[in-house]
Amino acid sequence: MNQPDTQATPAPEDTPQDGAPTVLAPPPLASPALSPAQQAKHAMGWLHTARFLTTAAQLHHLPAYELPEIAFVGRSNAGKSTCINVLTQQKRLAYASKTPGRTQHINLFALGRQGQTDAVLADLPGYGYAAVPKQDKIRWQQVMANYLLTRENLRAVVLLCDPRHGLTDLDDILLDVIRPRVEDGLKFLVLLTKADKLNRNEGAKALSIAKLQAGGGQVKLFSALKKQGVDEVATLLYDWMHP
Ligand SMILES: Nc1nc2c(ncn2[C@@H]2O[C@H](COP(=O)(O)OP(=O)(O)O)[C@@H](O)[C@H]2O)c(=O)[nH]1
Ligand SMILES: [Mg+2]
Repeated sequence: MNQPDTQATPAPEDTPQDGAPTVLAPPPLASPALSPAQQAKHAMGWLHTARFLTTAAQLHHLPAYELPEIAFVGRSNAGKSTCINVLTQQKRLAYASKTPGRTQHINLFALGRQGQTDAVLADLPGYGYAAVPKQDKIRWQQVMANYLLTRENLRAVVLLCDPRHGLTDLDDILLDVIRPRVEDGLKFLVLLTKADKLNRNEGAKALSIAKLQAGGGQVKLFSALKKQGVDEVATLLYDWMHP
């Protein structure tokens, strides 16, 4: 980390004076690894750069990118929009809707400093909302499955799940769809949202059940309300997008 100028006390070996022979300094220590807190801060700064890129109602309308992409998926009302807003520290980036099932578009957001976009965040429509007509549901399940199967730059999937309901049949289908790609290196994380609604025991139990269902994938408890898991998830996503 950079020291503020006023406090900088340069090490002698950095400031050979008046042609004095350069002091033979011991080899510099490998720059100390960032602490977890510093890593999280860096990752949160990166996520905060998120800005709207484009939206598409159909898969073939999505622009192709070389940039690595992270997809956020989950049932309607699982807490996906809230999670994206907390991670990006932007109140309305992904609109947290009180009427779930409304946003039937794939929304893409750019990550990285302006002019230096280095990853894309994809917000996929929530599935399973009862009030959506059956035909629409089926169409969206197909769009989602096709996206997960064919999106070439897809590097990571975050599946959000309300642990009070657990992973449902639709989540299981999604897990089946991406399993071959996970075996090929696709990163995968299950986030158990709204963890503030669970006590310690319930949280631990939800974790172990979801771990079984996720078949070895990573599972974390997350609460937008209590900011639980935010730093860890941010760091994980950063690392995944910057291997
Ligand atoms: N208690 C609690 N409620 C949450 C949390 N995250 C989301 N919610 C609530 O869950 C509901 C659905 O959230 P939303 O982000 O719109 O879900 P989405 O349909 O998956 O995008 C909203 O009423 C949110 O306020 C959380 O961490 N804790
Ligand atoms: Mg939403």
